Amino acid sequence: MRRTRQRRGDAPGRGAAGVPRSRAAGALAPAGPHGWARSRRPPVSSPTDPAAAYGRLLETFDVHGASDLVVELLDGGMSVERIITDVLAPAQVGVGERWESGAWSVADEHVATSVTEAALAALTHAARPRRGTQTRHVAVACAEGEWHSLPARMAATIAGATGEVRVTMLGASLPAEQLHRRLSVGDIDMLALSCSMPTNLIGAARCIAAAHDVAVPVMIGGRALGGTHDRAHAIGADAWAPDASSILTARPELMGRDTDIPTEVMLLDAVDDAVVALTYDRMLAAFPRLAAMTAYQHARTREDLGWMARHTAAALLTDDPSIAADVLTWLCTRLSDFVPASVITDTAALLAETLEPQAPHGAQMLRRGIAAVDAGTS
Ligand code: B12
Repeated sequence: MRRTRQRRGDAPGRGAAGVPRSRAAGALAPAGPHGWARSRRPPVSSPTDPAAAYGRLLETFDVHGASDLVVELLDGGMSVERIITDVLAPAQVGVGERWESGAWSVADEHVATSVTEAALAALTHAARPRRGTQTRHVAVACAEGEWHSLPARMAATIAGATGEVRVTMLGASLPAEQLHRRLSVGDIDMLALSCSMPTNLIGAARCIAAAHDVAVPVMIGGRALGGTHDRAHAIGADAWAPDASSILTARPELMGRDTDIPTEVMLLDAVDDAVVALTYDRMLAAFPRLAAMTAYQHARTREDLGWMARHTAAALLTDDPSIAADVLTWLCTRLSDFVPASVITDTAALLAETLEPQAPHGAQMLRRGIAAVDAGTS
């Protein structure tokens, strides 16, 4: 028998996130419809605005409250798919906004993300199907270099909850050779690949080629795909997943469009330190006042030049200059308190000039990105 506890600071009659409790504190927590005693905390009734309630729990880093809430929503009849796409996913986007604006530290982001990871684990457990025919076996993986594993886990949880799909979660950043080795076993019907950072589209292309080599079709999703099927198509994927629920419906055919990664793309992706150093010196010559930056700011600026080159690599691979434009816009926003946007775009132009002899197509692609930012179309 479990006893409920009232947390210090809880308003009387209110549960996690300030939503009214369905039962008074001190009542016994019954087993949910899924047959397991959920928690020693008082259960919460399903709030009218679950996303807002979850957001409040995330803001206070309330790991138990968040896990309890998602299980309560499930018990209240909300589908796993809706809990993930309407509650957890928008909350994580909010985490990114707070982090980017500086309102939250990196540590705050890590804690909040670990709260959602725990909530997702609780949901996976609570929603495990009692019966299921498991007609398909889907491997869910993150592209090589991709450390955003939460989006992939969200898609995996949705698929696994149906009971129709056996899901093997292969985790974050799987090198293409290792993926090839796992897929070679021959029991996987589809690879569901996730890619959040555009810079990892190159690693994604390698993963797709590895899957195709063993005749496994690939569906790819994630924010790096940019909201249309174009980038997915350009890197040889058999289908693009606009959202997490697509994992339930997609049955892509193997299209056999492997994409060779051009040498220039690889060169930009592994951008040479000498290219960064030369561009950096040119930047200081053009903007002498930047020499007064702290050692930390100098190091971050070099890092940002590397980011520009790696995004240009992805833009070239997918023939999509908006990837180059987006990283410049992102840097302009992030650094707006320190430098005007023109310093970022002029520095990008210096990088294009430095890249020109070794990577003329990349230089051209970066200039197209700069033009889009200057024209305000990015
Ligand atoms: C948590 C987080 C991290 C964590 C990830 C932890 C983890 N275990 O996943 C850590 C700390 C590792 C991290 C690292 C970095 N991050 Co980060 N991160 C985030 C954050 C806040 C949330 C990510 C997330 O879970 N999103 C939620 C999901 C719900 O959104 P989603 O990706 O669109 O996925 C949905 C669909 O697209 C779909 N889907 C996705 N994949 C697939 C696949 C298939 C097959 C299917 C069917 C569907 C599907 O289902 C999902 C659910 O609906 C985002 C903010 C954001 N807007 O996403 C930043 C964000 C993505 N990160 C960012 C950055 C910059 C970084 C770093 C470069 C930071 C650094 N300097 O080191 C590194 C890069 C690491 C790398 N190489 O991969 C930026 C990217 C900016 C840009 N220009 O691209 C963002 C946008 C933050 C920001 N606003 O600035 N990050």
